[in-house]
Amino acid sequence: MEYYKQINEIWRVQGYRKAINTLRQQKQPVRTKQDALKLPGFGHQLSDKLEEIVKTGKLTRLIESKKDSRAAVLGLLEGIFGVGPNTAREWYNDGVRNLSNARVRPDLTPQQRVGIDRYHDFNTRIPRNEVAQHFSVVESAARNIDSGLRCFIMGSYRRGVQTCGDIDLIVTKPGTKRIEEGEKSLMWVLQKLTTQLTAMGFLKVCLLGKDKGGKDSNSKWYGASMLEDIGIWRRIDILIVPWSELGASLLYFTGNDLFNRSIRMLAVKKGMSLNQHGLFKDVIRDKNWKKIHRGTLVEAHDERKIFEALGIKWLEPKERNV
Ligand code: DCP
Ligand code: MG
Ligand code: MN
Repeated sequence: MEYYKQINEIWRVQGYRKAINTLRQQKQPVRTKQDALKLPGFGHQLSDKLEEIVKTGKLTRLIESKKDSRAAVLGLLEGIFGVGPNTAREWYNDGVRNLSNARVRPDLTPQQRVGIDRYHDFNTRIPRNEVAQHFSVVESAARNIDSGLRCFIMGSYRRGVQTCGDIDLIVTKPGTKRIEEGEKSLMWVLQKLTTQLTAMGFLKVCLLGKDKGGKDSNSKWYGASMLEDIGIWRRIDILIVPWSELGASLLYFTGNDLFNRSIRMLAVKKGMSLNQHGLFKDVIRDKNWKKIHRGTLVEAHDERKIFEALGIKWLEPKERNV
């Protein structure tokens, strides 16, 4: 009854409540299916369950159900690339309980479809050394395009953890400035790089980027990559950043997300504003906290100088696992 309450099966809850009351009123123990069938409200299914509990002390159906309890299903669904808490809840309320249910949703996006087809791959942690191998493939392709390009491994890898959820990379080039300020060469770098790596069979699918739209699609590419000898599709995120903003980008893309939140809050407390493009002062906001003016740049290129300008001591990436 408790289980059916949890999943909001009102009619079954009623049925179980009546059956429980009936059992409470019995003067003689009810031990078998045959006994139970004589009672009001006991059909074959319920009577079978009663006998199973008497004989074995447990109920298989309930053990199975626990596997698809609400929290477990929501967790499963949120493990699909492109499915957040809101979508998971919406699908759950529509009766989605497993990946096959999710697969046939008419509103499934192409990205979510990949997320389901590669569910196991994407949810398998990546050993550090494999992350480094993916990096090498991207780095040498980048060098072939332009020997001046520089690549960095970011995210949990830079924080020194042993296995990573995905592969986060930054590609930049000395001397480049913000794309809005007229520097277009980096835009083409990402385009060229991802096209080449896809042709090589290393990149398997684009989940966000130039051909998928999105507001930062010039500088961001999300997708999947695979090493032939390992055969597992890995989530890979590539950011192209201008040299002038490298420090702020390194800071942002190293994380972790909680560390980012607290360092940004610290910046606000000191009358500044920090994002992946830089540390700014004299930011002007309206009463809804919406930025009206992005302020004056304090520092963007040098990660250490951003710490200094914030008045805090330098933290090694491995000290940013909060
Ligand atoms: N990031 C953030 N806020 C988010 C998502 C990301 O500040 N909502 C930043 C901090 C993260 C970095 O981007 O450390 C990389 O994002 P990932 O989602 O790849 O997270 P991690 O690399 O830290 O962990 P994982 O090993 O799970 O990939
Ligand atoms: Mg990561
Ligand atoms: Mn990532």
